[in-house]
Amino acid sequence: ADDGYRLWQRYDLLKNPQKRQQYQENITSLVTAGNSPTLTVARQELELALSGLTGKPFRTSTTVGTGALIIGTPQNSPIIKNLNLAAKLNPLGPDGFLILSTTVNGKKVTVITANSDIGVLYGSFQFLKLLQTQQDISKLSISSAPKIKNRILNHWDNLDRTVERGYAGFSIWDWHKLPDYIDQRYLDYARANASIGINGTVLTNVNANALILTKDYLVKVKALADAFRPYGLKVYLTARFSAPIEIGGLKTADPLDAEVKTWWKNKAAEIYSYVPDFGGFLVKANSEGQPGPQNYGRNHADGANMLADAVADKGGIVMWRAFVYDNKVPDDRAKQAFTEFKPLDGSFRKNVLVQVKNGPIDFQPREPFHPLFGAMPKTPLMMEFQITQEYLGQATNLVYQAPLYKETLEADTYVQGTGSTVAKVIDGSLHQYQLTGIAGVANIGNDRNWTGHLFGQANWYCFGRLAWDHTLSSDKMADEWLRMTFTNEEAFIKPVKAMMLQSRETLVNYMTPLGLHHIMGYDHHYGPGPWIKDKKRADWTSVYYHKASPEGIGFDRTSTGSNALSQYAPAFQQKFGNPQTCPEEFLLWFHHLKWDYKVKSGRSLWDELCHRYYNGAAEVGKMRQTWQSTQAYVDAERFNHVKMLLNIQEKEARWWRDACVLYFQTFSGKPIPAGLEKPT
Ligand code: GCW
Repeated sequence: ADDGYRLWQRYDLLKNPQKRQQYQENITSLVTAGNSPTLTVARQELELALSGLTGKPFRTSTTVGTGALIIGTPQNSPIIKNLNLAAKLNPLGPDGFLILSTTVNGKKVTVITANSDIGVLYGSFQFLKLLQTQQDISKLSISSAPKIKNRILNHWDNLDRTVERGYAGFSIWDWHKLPDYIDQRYLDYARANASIGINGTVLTNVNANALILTKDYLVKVKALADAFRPYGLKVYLTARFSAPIEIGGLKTADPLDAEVKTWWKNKAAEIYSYVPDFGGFLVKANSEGQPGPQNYGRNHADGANMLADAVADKGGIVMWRAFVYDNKVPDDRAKQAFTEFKPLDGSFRKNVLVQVKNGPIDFQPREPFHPLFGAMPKTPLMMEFQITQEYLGQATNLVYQAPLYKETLEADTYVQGTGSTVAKVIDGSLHQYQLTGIAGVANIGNDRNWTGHLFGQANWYCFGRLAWDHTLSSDKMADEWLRMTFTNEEAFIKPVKAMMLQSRETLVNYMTPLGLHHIMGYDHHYGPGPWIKDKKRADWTSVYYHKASPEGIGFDRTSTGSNALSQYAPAFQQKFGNPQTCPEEFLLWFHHLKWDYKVKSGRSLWDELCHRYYNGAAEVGKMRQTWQSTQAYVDAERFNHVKMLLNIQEKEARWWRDACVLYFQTFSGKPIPAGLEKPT
C-alpha cells in the first residue's frame, strides 16, 4: 500500500539498471566532516537515499577514494578548504550551495559545499533530486542561491487543532502531547521543507489566539523549534493585537501606550528565552473583526513598529498583513489595502515586512496582481500566496498552482518602465529592499498524505521551489515533482504533466472565466453561488462582484466605475482600462460590458462565457481519461485516490457550469449557443 506519506522524498530502488550502475560508480562513499545537527541530518538523508536509490549501502568514510561524495563547509572540512572555493562561495550567502564534480589527490569526486551547514543540507537535497529525476551526475557544476531571504509557510492552525481553510484533516501540531512527545511527522515535515528550501514556519492562525503567547504554549513551541532547527526551519507566531489585555491584564492595547510597549518587550524577551532564534511575528490587524491599532486611532505603522521594536535586538521581524477590508468603508473592497497602506510607505521600521496577498480581493482562481506591488518602494513587501485551495475546489480538485503563482510573479507593474515585474519587487531588486520574503498559506494537515489531494503536494513543492528561484518554469517544477513522486517513465510524465499544466486554466474556465470573481457559495467558499445576496455585508455577496443585469455583466473598475484601476501605474491603466486592449482573462474584473459585446474570438460576450464554462467542464472529463491511461505506472492506492477525486471534480465542474450559466442566463435572456451540450 502507498498512501503518499513520503511526499516527493521517495528513495525506492531506481528501476533503470544503467542509471543505478552509473550512480554506484560515481558515488562510492560518503565523506563528511563536522558533526553539527544539520550536517548529521544531511549525512543521514544521503545514506538513506543513496542506499535506497542504488540498492547499495552507503556509509560514511574518512578517506577520499575515487567516487567519494564529500560534503561540508570550508570551515569544518580541511579537504574542502583546500579546494579554495572562496570566490565561488562568497556570492552565495548563507543558504546557497555548490555541487561540483572535481578531483582530490587525483581522485574523481563530487563535492557539496556551502558557507553554512544549512547550505550543505540544501545542496544535499538538490543532489538527491538529480538522482531521483535520473540526471547525469558525472560532470556537475551547480551553483545556486535563493533569490528571497524569508521563505515561509503560514499555518492557519488553531490551538484546538482545527485548521481554518484546511482540507487535509486536523493540524499536525499535537499541542496536547507537546512538549514531551516529538511526533515523527514534525521531523518529516521539516525534512520536506528543507528539501525545497523553505526556512520558516508560522505555527498559528492569523486569526490569532493570544494563548499561544503564554508559558503553557511557549514550552511547546520551544519543543517544535528545537525539532526543526537542524533543518534550518525557523519558528514564527501570530500575535493577537489585543494580547496585552487578554493575557496581560492591561486595560488597553494601544501601541503608543508605554505599558503596552513594555508588555510586548517583555513578552518577546520571554519567547526568546525559550526559542533563541525565534523568527518574529505575523499579524492580521483591523481586518475581518481582528483587533488592531486602528481601535485606538493609530495606524498600521504604529502597530507594526511597536512589535518590531520588541523583537529588533534579537534579529526578529514583523510581517504585517495588508489584507484589510471593512464594511464601514463603502468603497470597492479591492481598493482598501492600497488606500490604507500606500500613504504609510517609508514609515515602517527596518525589520517590518508588509505581507500582501497576490491579488486585491482574496485568492480567487484568477486575480490581477495587487496594486501595492510597485507602489511602496520604501517598504519591503512580501508576497502571500495561498497553497491551500480555499477557492480552488479545496481538496477534491486537481489544480496545479505554479501557473497561478508564476502569472502574478511575472506580471508587469510598469512602475519603473516595462519589465518591472512583481517578482522584482518581491526579490528586492526593483526597490533595493534589504529584507525580502514570501509566504504560502499551507495546505498541510494530518491526513496520511499531508495535503488531502495527492496533487496538493505539488503545490507545496512548487511554492518552495519558486520561493527559492522564481525563474523556474511551471513545466520544470511539475516535471521534477512527478518524477520524484511517481516514476520517471516518459509515457507517464508527458500526459500527466500536460494535465497539470492545463489544470488551473481549466478550473478558471468552469468557475470564474473572463475575469469573474467571488461568485462562490457563501462562507464555505466551495461550490458555485453567483446568486448570493442579502448578507450583512455587500462585499460578502456575489452580486456585488459580478453585477449582472439584463444589459450586461462585470465590475467597472475604470474611472466610470470604482476606479480601482487608478491604483496601478499609468502604462497598466492604459492597457487594462480599454476593453479592447485589456487581456481577456481580466475583462470582467475591470469592465462592465454588454451581453453582445464582441470578444476576440468573434463571439458575443454571452456566447464566450458559455463556451468557457462548457469547455472547462469538458476538460475535466479529459483529465479523467488521461489519468485512466496511466494506470500501469501507478500503484493501485494512489491511482484510485486520484481517480475517485477526478470523478468528483468532474461532477463539481458541471455543477459550476450549470449553476453559473443558468443563473446568468436569467439576465442575458439568451440561449445557450448551439453545439454546446445542454446542462444536465
Ligand atoms: O480568505 C479569507 C478567508 C479567511 C481568512 C482571511 C485572511 C484567516 O476566508 O478564512 O482568515 O482570508 O486571509 O485573513
